Order: sequence, then C-alpha cells, then structure tokens
Amino acid sequence: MSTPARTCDDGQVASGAVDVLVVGAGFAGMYAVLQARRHGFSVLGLEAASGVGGVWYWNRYPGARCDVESIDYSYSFDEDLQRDWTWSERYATQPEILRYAEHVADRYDLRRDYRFDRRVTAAAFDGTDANWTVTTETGECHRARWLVFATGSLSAPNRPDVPGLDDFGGLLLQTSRWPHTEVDLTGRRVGVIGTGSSGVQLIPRVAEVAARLTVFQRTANYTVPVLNRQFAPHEWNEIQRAYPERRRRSWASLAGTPHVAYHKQYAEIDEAERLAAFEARWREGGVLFGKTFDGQAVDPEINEAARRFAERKVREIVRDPQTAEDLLPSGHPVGAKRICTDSGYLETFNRGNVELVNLRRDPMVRITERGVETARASHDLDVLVLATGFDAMTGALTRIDVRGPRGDVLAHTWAHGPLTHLGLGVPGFPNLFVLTGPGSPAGLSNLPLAAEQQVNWLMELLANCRQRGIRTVEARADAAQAWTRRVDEAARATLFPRADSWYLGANVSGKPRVFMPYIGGFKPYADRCDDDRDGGYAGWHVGDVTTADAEDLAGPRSEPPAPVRGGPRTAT
Ligand code: NA7
Repeated sequence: MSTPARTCDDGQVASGAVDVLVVGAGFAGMYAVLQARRHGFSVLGLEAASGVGGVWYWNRYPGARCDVESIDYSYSFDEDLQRDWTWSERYATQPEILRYAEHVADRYDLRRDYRFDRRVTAAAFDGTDANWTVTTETGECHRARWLVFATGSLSAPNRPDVPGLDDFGGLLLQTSRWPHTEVDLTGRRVGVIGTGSSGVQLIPRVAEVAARLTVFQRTANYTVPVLNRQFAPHEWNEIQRAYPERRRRSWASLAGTPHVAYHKQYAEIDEAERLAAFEARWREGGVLFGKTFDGQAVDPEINEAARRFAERKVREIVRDPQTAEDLLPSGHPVGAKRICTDSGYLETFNRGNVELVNLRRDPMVRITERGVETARASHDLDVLVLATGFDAMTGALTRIDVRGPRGDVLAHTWAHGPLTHLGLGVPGFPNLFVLTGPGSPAGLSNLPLAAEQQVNWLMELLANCRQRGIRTVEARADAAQAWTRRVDEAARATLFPRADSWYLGANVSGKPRVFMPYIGGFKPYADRCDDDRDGGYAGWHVGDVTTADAEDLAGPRSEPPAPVRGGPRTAT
C-alpha cells in the first residue's frame, strides 16, 4: 500500500466532526457507541454489513453456534438486560445470538447512531486540527476526534490460495460469508475445505442432506462434543439467581468465564483419578477439555495425557481405522489451536455418503470447473464450501489504508507483526484505538466481557482528556515495544506457539509468524490497563503532538518482534 486509497475533498466531508467514530457493529462496537453516547460524546458508527451483530451477522452457515456458553456470552453491564433476555439453549445458535444483538440495538436505540452498508476503506489523521478523516467504499467521508476500530478479530475472510479457485463451475460458498437466503444442499455433491470450528460445525449438517460429502482436511484438530441442550424453564430461574456471582467470578477469571480447572494438581493424583477428571470434562462438553488441569497448556506431560485421552475417543467413535488415523491430530498440543466443539462430527465419518480426504497424504493440486483435483483423484462437486477461516486479528485493520500524521501506514507498521500498547493503541497513530484486537486477551477470552473491559477503560480515558482539554493521545513507542514483548513472552511460556494456528497468523500464507493475542489472562490484563491509568496513562503521550517533536516522542521505528518459532509454513 504505497498511495492513499482515497482522500476526501472538503466538499465530500459529511457535516461536522463527531467526537467518536466507531467502526463496526459487533459486540465491541455496539457497546462502544452506547458508552460514548452515555459519556456525552457525539458518536457515529460505520458498519460494512446491513445490520448489527458482527461475526454473527456474517457467519450464517448451518450449524453455526458459539463455543462459549450462552449465559456467559452476553453483555454484563446492565442487569435489566440480563434479566429480560432468556437464552433457549446452553450454546446459542447464530440466529439466536443475532437476535440478541438486534435486541440490544433496539433496546438502546443504537441504530440511530449507525450507518450500515458502509465499509471503511481509509482513515487519515490531520495533525493540524487533530481529527481523523474516515472514508468509506461508498465515497463518504466523516471526521472525528477519536477513531475506534471495533472491526473484530475473526472478520476478514481467508480465501485460500489454491490454484483454480475461480474456475469452479458449481456453487462456491464461504462459511464466513454465507448467503442470507436458504441454500438447499439436498441431494447434491458437496465438498468442504477446512476442518476448524466452522467446518466441524457445518459438516454433520451437510452430511445429513447431501448425496455425497467430501471433506478436505489439511490439519486434524481436537474436537469435543458440545453436548448442547435446551434450558428447562425452571433452570432459568436458577441461572438468574446465580448470575451476579457467576459474573463476579468471570470478571476475576483468566478467560472471562467462571470455570476453573480440576481442584487437584495433575502431579498429586494417580492415573485413575486423572482419567476420571478428563472423562468428567469431556462429559461436560465443549472447549473446557483443553483446560482440564492447571498447567495443561504449559506442561507437555499433562498435555500429552489429554492427547492420549482424546485419541482414544476418536478411535472409539470412528469405525474405519484409516479414517480414524486421519482424524487424529498430530503435531500440535491439545488446545494450542482452539478446540472445536461439535455435534456428531466424528460420527459423520461413519456414514456411507461421507469421504475424508487427508491433504497431508493426498495433496490438493488444483480446483477445476468440475471440482477438486488432488494428487490421487478428481472429486466432482456441485457445491464447494470454503471453511478456511480468517486473516485473524490484524486482517480487518491492515486491509484499511490507515495513515498517521507523520506518514506511518498501519499495514507497514504491522508488517512484521502487530505492535500495540495494551492492544489498544499504536505508536504513530494518535487518537486511534483498537478493540478486541492483537495484544488484547479477547481472542482467548469471553468476548463480550473483554469488549466491555476495554470500552470502559477507553471511555474513561476519553472523558479524562475532555475534562483536561486534551486533543491527542498516542501510544508511546517504548510502551508499545514493551507490551508487544510481553505478549510474545507470555505465549512462549506456553505450548501455544507449537501449533500453526490463527493466533500466530500461520493459517494465512505470507503472514508474519507472531503470536498476536495476549495469553496472560483477562483479569491480569484488566489490572495492567488499570495500572497504566493509575500511573497517569504512563504508556501514552497525552497532549498535543507537533510535527517538530513527533520524532522525538515516537522514538526509533519499532523493531519487529522475532518470530515465535521458525520452521516451514504449513502448506496444502
Ligand atoms: P480456522 O479455525 O482457522 O479453520 C480453518 C480451516 O481451514 C483449518 O482446518 C485450515 O487448515 C483450513 N485451511 C485454511 N486454508 C486452507 C487451504 N489453503 N487448504 C486447505 N485447508 C485450509 O477457522 P474457523 O472459521 O473454522 O474458526 C475460527 C474461529 O472461530 C475458531 O477458532 C473459534 O474461535 C471460532 P489448517 O489448520 O490451517 O492447516
């Protein structure tokens, strides 16, 4: 990106500048708009979609469901909202979460501050009047003092660079851009590329109706039955009663949910008790299997025990030995890629109409008009589904042409990995804030709470600036380097860097291999943010930055963090 995508003439700029411009209408963006308004700021929200919901607006594929329990995956800021909304299932489906987001938008009349169908393509900071000018694909320009990107960590689709993708003559679908009208797959020959959370949720649903389903798997991942169920009416009363304590524990937790590991340490108990603990977690269902014991994400011995347990489960369920072998994850620790949660995924491979193609043994060669060609076979398809994930954490931001007052371009600043102070600010980009992005614990935490924590902190900062008549705030380069190192060191202390995950950018070819989310925990992160505030916003330049002192303030251009681990990139 060498030239600005588009600049705005004065005539194009829509009315006057607002105080706060929020990009995105997912959970973080909606809450930012609400809180900006409640703090008395004028606010404008811009959203690429036609409605609210963020990831839940786009990911409408059959089987889409949140892998965090519904009673946790919701806002906590308003007890009336919490009391008035009833979740019908333990793990909510995409339609129900979208209804919840729409309910929140209605309840607080959020849409009046949003403009939808506005994809932001560029943002440039004007140092003379300390305002951002934000441009949309539709050619609109808006000005704002404070620019808040709530563009989501899993929002920029990853289109695989497989040769011939555009040649496919059938219906090409992507889980993260699923059509809004029903897609009838009955009696069709369907191929699915990708076996992460999206593929694992989709595949059993497709298998039920398709004439033939071919699953193209590059990496087998750990998957645990989600054991979803409807809530009984009497249960909901109990949930309501326990909510305050549940939320209190969640806010004090490492991941924004109230769950804890087994009450005894792995080393203190015998083999029978270890197996019983793994079994109990497995029967609880969902991602928590990855945290059965304290230290499971750090200690290779505990992780290996979890791996052996999961392997037994696969072999018990999948009848064909070669298929079972192919479905066994190898080469990455349990939980180092987010554990998938499924409803009958492994059982699907016992069906006569389902075939698994292990791309490690039979690599994909190209996509043709008729289907997918692998080294050993041609697979004729009517429908090809890409469940290939996201350019996670940074993709939504680096695809926007963001320019600071001293010529910094965000995509360049992050070319070797994201550099942030607390995941919130980037040196070189005054008055720009990122929510639930790299450097924050959001990708590893319960997102609604992670968003609330960051927005609350940010609005306090902005209110403080208003009170003191301060026009600019910018992350200090030294603070950002220190925080980015801390993010890196926290990851290195765990087994996470041993997997080619989206946390590391390893799923996207050409992306720097840097661990992006902060793995040190939700509560420790919130405490660190509060320390920064209590220290007078020590990690920030608070006050106007002039061109003359800018170089001095920004310090030397950042050195990219070293890759977490070397080795070849995963290839198809
Ligand atoms: P994920 O978890 O990134 O999964 C994407 C899948 O697509 C994964 O199996 C990838 O294999 C596969 N993939 C990606 N590119 C290719 C190519 N070129 N060829 C073959 N296979 C490919 O995304 P999801 O949408 O499933 O889930 C994202 C998050 O949403 C999830 O972690 C939860 O937090 C919710 P790979 O493993 O990279 O070898």
